[in-house]
Amino acid sequence: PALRIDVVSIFPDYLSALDLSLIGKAREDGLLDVRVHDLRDFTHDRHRTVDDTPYGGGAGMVMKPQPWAEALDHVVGQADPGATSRRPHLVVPGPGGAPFTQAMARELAQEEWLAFACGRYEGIDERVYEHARESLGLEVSVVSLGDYVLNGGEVAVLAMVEAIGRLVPGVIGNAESLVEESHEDGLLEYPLYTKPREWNGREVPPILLSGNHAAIAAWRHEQRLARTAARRPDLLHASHGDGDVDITAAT
Ligand code: 6GU
Repeated sequence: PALRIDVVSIFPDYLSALDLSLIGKAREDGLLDVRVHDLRDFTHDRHRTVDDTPYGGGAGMVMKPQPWAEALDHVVGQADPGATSRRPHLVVPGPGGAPFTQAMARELAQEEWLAFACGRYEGIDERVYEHARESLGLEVSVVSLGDYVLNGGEVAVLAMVEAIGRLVPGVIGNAESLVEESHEDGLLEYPLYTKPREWNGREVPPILLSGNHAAIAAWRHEQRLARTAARRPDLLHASHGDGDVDITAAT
């Protein structure tokens, strides 16, 4: 069965990118079931208000609990009759969340049903999280893409749905391309070259033309270590220390 993904946002058009490319194809192929909802459809006032001023003062606006609660109640109420999973795992993007990693993408790709709640303004009234957990019985994860601030969760959801969706079996034709990439084994990728052999006076590293597969594998591993040391020293652990490498060689 398809991985079901519900997204609630005040800018549903932002999510139209999910109609395109790999994720759009996966939806056409019945591998992903993506449903986007407009939070304002769950308001009841003339102005379709979703925000108000913060109690206790402070800058900006806070998203009101009522539209969010009704939107989440609606999504949970749309459980598919045949589905094993009666409730979605709720993911709320926000700069104060736990870091979104490839490992987390792998875990979320194994769920049957995900719901994303896109906040805007300063954030969502805290009681919405309590309602989701305690009244709806949802697992709720607040997740951040990194240490910088976006205006809302929509762009983060595009990134997360792409990272998760491509791990769903069948979405990527060549499953081998999934294991040989950055962040799957803790090292960054080696540099890539294609034809022509010489371009603008620049040669492809001769070892890649040698036909010596063991030597090529060793060279690529060394490049990965050097690159990781130069760009992402935080990723290097003792487990990868298989000898010396000139980290100044990394570009
Ligand atoms: Cl997931 N959401 C928002 N609004 N800002 C972010 C983020 C997420 N990750 C980093 N900054």
